[in-house]
Amino acid sequence: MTDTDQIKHVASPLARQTLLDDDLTRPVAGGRPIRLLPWVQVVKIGGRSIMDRGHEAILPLVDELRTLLPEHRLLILTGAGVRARHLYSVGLDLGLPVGSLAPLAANEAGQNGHMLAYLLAPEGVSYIEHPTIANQLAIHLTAARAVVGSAFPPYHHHEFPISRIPLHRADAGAFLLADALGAAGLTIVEDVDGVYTSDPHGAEGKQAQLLRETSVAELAKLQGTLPFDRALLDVMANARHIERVQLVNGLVRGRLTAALRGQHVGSIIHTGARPI
Ligand code: GWN
Ligand code: ATP
Repeated sequence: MTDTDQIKHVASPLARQTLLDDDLTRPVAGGRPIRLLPWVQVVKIGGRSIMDRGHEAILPLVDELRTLLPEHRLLILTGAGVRARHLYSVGLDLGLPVGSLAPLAANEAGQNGHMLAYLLAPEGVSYIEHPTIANQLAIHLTAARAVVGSAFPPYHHHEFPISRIPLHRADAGAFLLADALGAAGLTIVEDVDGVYTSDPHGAEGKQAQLLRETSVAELAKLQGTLPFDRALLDVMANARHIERVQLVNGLVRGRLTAALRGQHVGSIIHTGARPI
């Protein structure tokens, strides 16, 4: 074999087989990936449940985040909230496809992130863009204790057309990022004490029971609504690193702090990731 032939025929366990056969790819690709940023804690702040409430909800949380900075390095991600819901109703009325609505809704998540970052600017915290999260997160989190970004994933015209309301919204986006980074954890901050058997703010709210500890499989069986995108269940089922997510009430001071210290103060959801 000449040198040129060797270059053309690079030895690779996947070189001579289809990538479509799971049995063939699993031995090569099925292992657990490395953790890129095992020291970062990812915190998702609800758009509708926290940011839309304005200063009464946001300022105490900003205070709490400020006191957390010496203890943790944080990737803070924001959801889209009510402006995205208004956008969906106008856009759907105009007949826009999901791939056009997804980036417009994502813009709202970004706006919430910019606002939160301005409030934390005196602590050296900035909003960083999606491409910066993708490529330069390590250097930014080495220079600052925390950064803020948009939790909404940038699917744009690649969003699955299953529904015209984007399937992958801020909760799924935050989880995908935390799992891809091999982060220390993901905490979801909302306006409820955790996941209930049904919406505690709904008509049957009084009957709703708090699920202090639950799993993806258990939640998949729940018929009603959840406090996050349903796509998060699929994403959690296939997790590689994040073994559990805690959902906490950000309107109660100290809950986020306790959750980041590993205390059980909300709902813990066990994902499909298994300890090695
Ligand atoms: O605009 O607030 O990033 O971080 O999904 O794409 O729709 O973009 O289409 O780096 O790339 O509105 O402009 O906007 O929220 O997403 O950003 O200010 O290409 O920093 O330009 O992946 O911020 O924005 O909305 O997150 O979620 O320029 Mo915004 Mo979002 Mo900024 Mo970002 Mo999308 Mo970029 Mo992007 Mo677009
Ligand atoms: P986003 O970031 O996408 O704007 P969010 O994360 O702030 O959204 P919502 O989509 O408003 O949050 O979800 C939180 C709300 O979900 C709660 O205020 C609660 O009323 C409702 N909810 C629905 N079903 C449940 C459930 N099973 N358990 C707890 N809350 C539920």
